[in-house]
Amino acid sequence: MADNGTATTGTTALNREVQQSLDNPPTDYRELVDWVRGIAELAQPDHIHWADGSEAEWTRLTDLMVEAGTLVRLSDEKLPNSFAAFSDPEDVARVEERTFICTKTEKGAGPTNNWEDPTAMKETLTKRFNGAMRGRTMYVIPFVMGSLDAQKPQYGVEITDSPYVVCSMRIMATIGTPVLERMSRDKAEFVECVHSLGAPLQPGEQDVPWPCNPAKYIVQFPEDRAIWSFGSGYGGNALLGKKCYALRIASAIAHDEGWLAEHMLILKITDPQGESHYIAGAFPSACGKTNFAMLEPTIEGWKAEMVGDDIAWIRFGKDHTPRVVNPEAGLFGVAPGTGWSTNPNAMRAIERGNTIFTNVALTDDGGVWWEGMTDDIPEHLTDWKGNDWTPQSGRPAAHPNSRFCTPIKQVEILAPEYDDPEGVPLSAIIFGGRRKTTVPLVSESFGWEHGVFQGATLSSETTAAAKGAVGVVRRDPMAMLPFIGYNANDYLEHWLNTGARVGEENMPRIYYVNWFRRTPEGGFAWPGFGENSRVVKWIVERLKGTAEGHETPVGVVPGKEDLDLTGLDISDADLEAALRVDKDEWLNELPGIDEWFARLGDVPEVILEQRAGLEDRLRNS
Ligand code: GTP
Ligand code: SPV
Ligand code: MN
Repeated sequence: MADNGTATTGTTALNREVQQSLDNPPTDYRELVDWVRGIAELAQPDHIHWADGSEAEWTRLTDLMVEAGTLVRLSDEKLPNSFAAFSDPEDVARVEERTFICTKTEKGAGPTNNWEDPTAMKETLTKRFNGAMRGRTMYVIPFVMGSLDAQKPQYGVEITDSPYVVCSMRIMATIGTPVLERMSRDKAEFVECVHSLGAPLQPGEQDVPWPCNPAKYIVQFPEDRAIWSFGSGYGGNALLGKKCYALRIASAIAHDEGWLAEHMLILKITDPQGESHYIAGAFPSACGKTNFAMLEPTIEGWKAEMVGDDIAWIRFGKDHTPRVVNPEAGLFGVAPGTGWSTNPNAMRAIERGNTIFTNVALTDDGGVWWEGMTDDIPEHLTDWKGNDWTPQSGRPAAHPNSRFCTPIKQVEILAPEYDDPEGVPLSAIIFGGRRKTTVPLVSESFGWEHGVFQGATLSSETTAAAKGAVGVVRRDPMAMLPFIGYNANDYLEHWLNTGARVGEENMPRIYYVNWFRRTPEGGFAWPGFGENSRVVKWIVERLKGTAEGHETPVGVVPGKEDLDLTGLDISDADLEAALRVDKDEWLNELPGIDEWFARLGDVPEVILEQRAGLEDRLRNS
């Protein structure tokens, strides 16, 4: 809560309008108003606006951004009420090296996070935020992650000087008046989220379309449940309800309260007999969560529906049933590779409009395009940097991390229970990464501890979703490496403890998939996308005890006779390449695992035993 030392009126010069606005706030929640006043006194905005979340507000802000050149209005016929934004070329993805976990002790943040002392960081941020909103409007966005009708709604308030953030948050979360009313009525705790582009304007200074600051700070204070973000306007850096809150802060809360906040999609799958299962999947950024969540099965009689595409909160009821909630209200999906042949459900959702695209290319008739959207490549485009583009240009038209931000309600295959405040029961967890070699199409863990080991050693080639080199294999525990809000060793311990507390028989069974293995010729061994339904079918039948597999050193793997391959055009060689467990490849994997464990330093004993067990099976079976 706010420090009253900064909250007294009149001590710091606020302009009359801001002063008056703060004296007549739309809420009687005193602590909230005091906190907002404190931030205003520090950041010195020209105006304050409390976001109500209305359609009229969206229209006013998008109009304003069109005028400012931040947004391009798209063709109303093609994409109604939709806009394209183009970021500063230096502000295109999450910045992991500028992301900090500020816990009292360095050990609290652990070996995988950047740590700074909270007091020192607050000093740094106070300097950065001092006057940071001059010449701009400070927006106050009350929001809730998950349902407003949850037993304990997870509130936040984001203060930002970016109207792009306000409009994007309106898609990604429930925001505005209904949230503020409920929060104020209950004087409920909320996560304090402070965001500035770090680009104050001098009087009369002309703004740029995408203001930001070369110095960036994405800072979590898990112990205070607070977030400060400076310098970036992009995605997970700026929409603070998403990665910063629903993963980094929530994972710390979950650790304290005995649940799990995870980087997972949630898929509902119904078999031909009408029996449904819910499956969660943790794949690192840009490794297929949205696509898998919107799967269009290619096998007869199976139906897939979507519950969530990026974040999952898993809680355990009195009956020990794991129940999972998607805390988000929108999709912030990777555009490239999303197309009519790969993800028609996403394309249909986007076509309904009400979407903000960022860093995609523009067609000459007011539409959008990106690599992989259509088989036909347009003759002419305006690329994401605003330059003319033709197929001969020899560079991508859309940025590889370009995104669409679309309300989840526009997804036709959305499961009706997607926003059930109690969540949906969880049957299985899938870990997956992007690996050219070694990791088979699917394997089933031998049990909870082995599954946690699979998650702990999950590896993937890096993607454009974060700034830095692309295609480098790195360990990414449970696809959470950039999102664990505390010590990664404690995080693994928490997974193990949760299984022990809830009881293995109640926990979801764990699987490990790889859609990205290559053939010796370099192509994908497995066709992926809708064909992944064949793997889902095997998983569901394993849960029911009706599918076979063979035990390998890394888990139970289906033979080709165990998968439903009806109607699939795949060569024996490719199938073999997808399913193969090669002992030499896996033995080569061990040094990488050991290096990773050495970096972690304090890996739970049970995980080390699993590591020894794997080597033993590889050498002796
Ligand atoms: P974030 O939003 O960054 O967390 O990404 P995500 O995990 O939701 O990934 P997404 O589904 O957006 O997919 C990222 C990229 O992987 C896209 O270019 C997809 O086309 C590609 N992809 C997804 N599923 C498959 C698959 O089964 N096979 C292959 N070959 N590519 C896939
Ligand atoms: C990811 O990188 O995992 C994303 C995009 O989902 S962002 O919101 O930028 O984190
Ligand atoms: Mn993600």
